[in-house]
Amino acid sequence: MTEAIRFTLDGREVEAAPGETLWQVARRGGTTVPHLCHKPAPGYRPDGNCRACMVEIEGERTLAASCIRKPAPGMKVTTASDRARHARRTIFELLLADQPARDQAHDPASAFWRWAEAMDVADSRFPKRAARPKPDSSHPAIAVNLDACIQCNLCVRACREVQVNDVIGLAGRGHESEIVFDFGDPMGDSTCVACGECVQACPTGALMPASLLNEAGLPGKQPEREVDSLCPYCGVGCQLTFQVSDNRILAVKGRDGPANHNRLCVKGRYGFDYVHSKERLTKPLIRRTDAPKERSLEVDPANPLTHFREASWEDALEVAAAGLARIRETTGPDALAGFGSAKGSNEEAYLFQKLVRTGFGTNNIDHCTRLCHASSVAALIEGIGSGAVTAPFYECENSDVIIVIGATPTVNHPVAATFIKNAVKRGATLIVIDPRGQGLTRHAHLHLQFRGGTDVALLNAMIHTIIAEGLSDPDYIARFTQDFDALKARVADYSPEKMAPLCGIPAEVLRRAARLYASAKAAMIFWGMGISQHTHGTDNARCLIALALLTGNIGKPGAGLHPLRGQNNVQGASDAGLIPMFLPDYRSVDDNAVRALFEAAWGRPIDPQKGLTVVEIMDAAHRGAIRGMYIMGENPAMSDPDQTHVRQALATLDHLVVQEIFLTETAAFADVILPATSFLEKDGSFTNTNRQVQIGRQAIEPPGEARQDWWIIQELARRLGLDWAYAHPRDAFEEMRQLMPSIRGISWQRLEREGSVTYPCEAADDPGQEVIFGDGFPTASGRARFVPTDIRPPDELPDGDYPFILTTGRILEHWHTGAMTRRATVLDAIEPEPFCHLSPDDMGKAGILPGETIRVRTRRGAIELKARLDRDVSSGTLFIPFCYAEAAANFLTNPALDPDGKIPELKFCAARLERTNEAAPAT
Ligand SMILES: Nc1nc2c(c(=O)[nH]1)N[C@H]1C(S)=C(S)[C@@H](COP(=O)(O)OP(=O)(O)OC[C@H]3O[C@@H](n4cnc5c(=O)[nH]c(N)nc54)[C@H](O)[C@@H]3O)O[C@H]1N2
Ligand SMILES: Nc1nc2c(c(=O)[nH]1)N[C@H]1C(S)=C(S)[C@@H](COP(=O)(O)OP(=O)(O)OC[C@H]3O[C@@H](n4cnc5c(=O)[nH]c(N)nc54)[C@H](O)[C@@H]3O)O[C@H]1N2
Ligand SMILES: [Mo]
Repeated sequence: MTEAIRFTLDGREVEAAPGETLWQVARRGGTTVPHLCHKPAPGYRPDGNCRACMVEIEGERTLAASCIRKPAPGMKVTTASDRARHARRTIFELLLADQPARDQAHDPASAFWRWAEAMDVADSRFPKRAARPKPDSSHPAIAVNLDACIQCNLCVRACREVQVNDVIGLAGRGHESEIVFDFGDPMGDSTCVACGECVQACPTGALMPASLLNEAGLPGKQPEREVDSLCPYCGVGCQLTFQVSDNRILAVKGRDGPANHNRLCVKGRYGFDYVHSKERLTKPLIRRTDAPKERSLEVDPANPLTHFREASWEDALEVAAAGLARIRETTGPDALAGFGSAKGSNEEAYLFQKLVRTGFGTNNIDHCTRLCHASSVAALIEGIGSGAVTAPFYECENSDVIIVIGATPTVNHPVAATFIKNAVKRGATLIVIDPRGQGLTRHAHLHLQFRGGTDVALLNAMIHTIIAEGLSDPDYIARFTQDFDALKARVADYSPEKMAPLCGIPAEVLRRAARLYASAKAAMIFWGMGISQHTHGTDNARCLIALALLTGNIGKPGAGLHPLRGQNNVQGASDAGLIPMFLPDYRSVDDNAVRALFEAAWGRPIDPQKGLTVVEIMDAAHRGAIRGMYIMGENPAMSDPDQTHVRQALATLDHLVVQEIFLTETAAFADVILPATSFLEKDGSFTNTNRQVQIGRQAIEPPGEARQDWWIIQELARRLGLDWAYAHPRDAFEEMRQLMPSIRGISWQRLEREGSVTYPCEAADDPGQEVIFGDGFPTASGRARFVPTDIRPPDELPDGDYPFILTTGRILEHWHTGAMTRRATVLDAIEPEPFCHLSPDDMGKAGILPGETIRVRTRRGAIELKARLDRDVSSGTLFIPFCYAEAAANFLTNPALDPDGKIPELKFCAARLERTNEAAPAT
């Protein structure tokens, strides 16, 4: 250990911790030395280039930049000597000469102008620069005004070192140097992903949110207040601050939450004006008697009165509840079902499932997790006794090998991706296993671009190699696992040589990947939908669990299994019991003791039978077995596979109640639509992919008569005969924690105070556990299980009629079914229309030009959209994002289910390409 260093600062004896700079020691002691190029925030390296922070060191001829200079024992440092102050003022004068005058400043509240004011520097002795860089307004969200740039290099570090996007650079030398995007492109045309890290870092307003400037590039409307909250999009759970004026969100800043350290992505930073959309639902709506359900989708979300009539809350709730009660009384509870929301809070999810279980009287309750990580969770519960991640994603800081398989974090968990990229920069080895090229490929030491749908072959070959080459961890296996012999016997047949032709990766490369993973001191595996959304999704996840158990890569620093959770609250919604087989905290509904516990707490009987899952519910509705549904914050008329079938099912229902913020494709089929609050209009707790429970706070008032989701659920519950009396989400949370040991130690007050608490957290003084299962597993035997797997091909393979593999997924700017992001101005401006992504090879062979409209057909349907050339897509594969209603990918997808997870095969089906102007196929 290096010792603390004693030196003198401004006449006082002080101590510096090892590695601390003069600037940091001064700041710790209460003196903030002026600084511009230095950002004292996680991830930012001091650079010492602007000289704004110079201090005097006794005996040294030149002044020192305090942000990089480290003290030596006995050193005598003065932060505010005349010489230092004079030099700093001169620096500011020099910089000021090149700036627009303060009354012309883009951001008069920027760090630069605040420091200039604090130092009383109002004008400059130096000549103004003759040529001023022109403004660049080519990006819809980020205003570039390099006339205010001081070349401090912070944006370059933000882009290259913090978010590792490598777009911004400094071109030219000395006085000539300037900030450039890629090769000097306008920002809007560059490869910028608009994470806004540079904007947040810029100390002068040279890079700013366009929303804070008027057309002349001068300050526009300014925020009146700030509200600390969370991002409503993905499972990373970034903490942020909404800047509000006149009940509108003007801009967003990242906060230093555990999962994001001030970082955000384009959606988190610029994707909020969906809440102000003119298409928000503002009044309860009841279906008109002359609006046939088959023609539901003709409704215009901006003008619903062709199909619906406005109603009072009293009438709408009455009609909504009466319809459900009637079906419960006549056909029986099992003719009812509910889809809750992973976009809602923990409290909303808890109340929703409680209503369905005790008010409807059925366990037919599910949500989008079924289309998402259901198979991963099934494998995890079976293998290690718990469905959540074993370590937070940032634990990869301590890994020396990282596997990312079937996930595209740079697109879908962009802030988590920055931590992975940081780890690689620090020296970790990254292995990407994905049939597509992607943002992380560039950072990877090994990219196994294998044949989609053959994960079990590939992973079993790795398992085989680890066992055959003696690379496993026998002590770990003996102490913490069971059924190793069964696994060993099964994979004996899966040599890399045998698997290579199946998965398309040479045996030697499979061995290399296995050796890299197995010889790591600590390794993490991240996975996503490429693993889970298959009819063999549970098997895929079983293989990943086996890899980790074989090598002891669970429960220690830098090691773990991390299925990247998708929705902002899909972890919490599942924990809260929004699933057909489990009551809160994953306790089985078919366990008598468990039911007795909840029946006592809720004062109502609970059906002992497991309920149906999402796709099964839609099937049952199609058959007429399910007659009534309550859907909150979920859009199955876009997100479920085989839309023709799903939309028929929705149209067949006798009674559909939809609780939404927009008139979605699903709401179009409703009998009653209940207008709800958006994320920004409510308080609630949300659980991210790291098991961190965090608080989202209301930032603005809801539009029109839109009401809180929890309030609506309670009003329906009361009308279905339940005597609920929650007055605030915190009442529901309090009840939850009494019933859920995993969060028992987390009170609402604690959440308010600490901002984020990780579960398991069983007592008020329990700090919460980030890396779990170091000393065994929550299974009956205390051991984890190896579950051997066999190769099962995808349900529908390409053939002569349908020669392509169709795979579906996401793009950075859009969220799922587009309900929110297609109404977010900036996001929709960046990606306004649907594309089918094809490899250059396939485009060439088919003679299709980029931008040409094509038709993609599968056995279930066809859609028309433009072709986009995408070098990341393998030959023989088509990739279509599922966010565009005008070319909804789920008309094409296969609803075949994984037998354990009940997840549909959204990542694989057979398709063909057709020219839109001919009947004949294009290939
Ligand atoms: N921008 C944006 N971000 C999102 C979302 C969004 O809609 N938009 N949704 C959120 C949600 S709910 C989720 S679940 C996550 C999903 O995040 P991801 O899991 O990253 O999701 P996908 O884009 O569906 O694709 C995953 C990857 O699987 C690969 N893949 C396809 N087939 C196979 C295969 O057979 N084997 C393997 N190993 N890989 C395969 C694809 O090439 C793709 O790179 O994203 C979350 N974040
Ligand atoms: N082809 C294909 N299909 C897929 C996938 C795929 O990869 N390919 N991925 C699947 C996956 S992983 C997932 S998670 C699902 C997601 O499927 P869904 O959950 O159906 O998709 P979202 O668009 O996120 O739907 C959320 C809805 O909630 C509404 N909403 C937002 N905030 C609130 C709120 O505060 N209150 C209320 N009441 N409503 C709100 C939004 O307007 C939106 O309509 O899609 C699945 N479908
Ligand atoms: Mo998801």
